[in-house]
Amino acid sequence: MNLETRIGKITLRNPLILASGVLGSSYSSLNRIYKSGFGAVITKSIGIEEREGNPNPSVFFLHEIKSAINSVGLANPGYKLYKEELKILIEKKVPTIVSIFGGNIKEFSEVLEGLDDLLFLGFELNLSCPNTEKEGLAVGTDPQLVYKITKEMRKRTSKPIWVKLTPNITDIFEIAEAAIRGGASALVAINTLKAMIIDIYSKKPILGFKRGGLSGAAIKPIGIRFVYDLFERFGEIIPIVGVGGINSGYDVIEYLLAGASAVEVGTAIGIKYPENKTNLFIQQIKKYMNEQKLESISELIGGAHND
Ligand code: RRO
Repeated sequence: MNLETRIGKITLRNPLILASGVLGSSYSSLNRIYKSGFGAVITKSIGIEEREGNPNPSVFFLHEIKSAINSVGLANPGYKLYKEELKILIEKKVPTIVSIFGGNIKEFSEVLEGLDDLLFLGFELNLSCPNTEKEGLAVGTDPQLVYKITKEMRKRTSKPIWVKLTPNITDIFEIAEAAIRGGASALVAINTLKAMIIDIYSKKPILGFKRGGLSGAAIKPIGIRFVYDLFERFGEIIPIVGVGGINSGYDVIEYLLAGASAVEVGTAIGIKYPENKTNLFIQQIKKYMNEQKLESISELIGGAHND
């Protein structure tokens, strides 16, 4: 049985990818996840300069619903410092996608061009962080900006460019179409949903930044719908990477059937460290494929669209 999957020009040993932002961006944690059996890892989103992010608490786990809410606020070391970490990942042959963000084309370009000489797999443009006003969401909800940023980045690198979309919009097609027109190599859906939690005794929002983004099992059906819709409309022309609430191998299968060529796992890894979980995911995928008499992952992709 073959678990390999292709996302455009990128081939991975299996469809499991560590989602951006989970367990930070250090060599040791990303390497650990790859070693546990993942197909690839994505770094925390990297920008032009070091950012501390929002006040604590900035991540709060909602264990009873296997979910989390965060307002991290794009904390990262800046691309110049991060480059050293990235070099080690590449040297150790960890298949790595670099997530980048910027408030405008100039910032995106500086980060992309500053890192592009290293031999990692590709870029993920984070056009969808819910936790700042200027960067992130502001660019990811404007089709014109999505088009321009994607197009300008396309000109500047020969590496694959994945575009990570926000669910915090009314029309995903408009934004997805803009990314495709701009030259995206894959669409990634979805980032976190705008959300909030309040402590009823202190009568205060729990997160330091008050508002945050919801991830984990609570958003899985939303992610599935976005992937299903995107595959139905654009599945013939661009690969889709699914993300949102994956907590088992069976959740991976569900995303593949919706139309994803690979998936990103985040909150599940944040809640429980990867070693045992990865094996379980892989075993569950293999068990399902055995039962269904399937030989390869490609037989599953978009399988829920067959009438
Ligand atoms: O850093 C964050 O607050 C963050 C980012 Br960049 C993102 O893309 N999604 C998210 O939920 N949090």
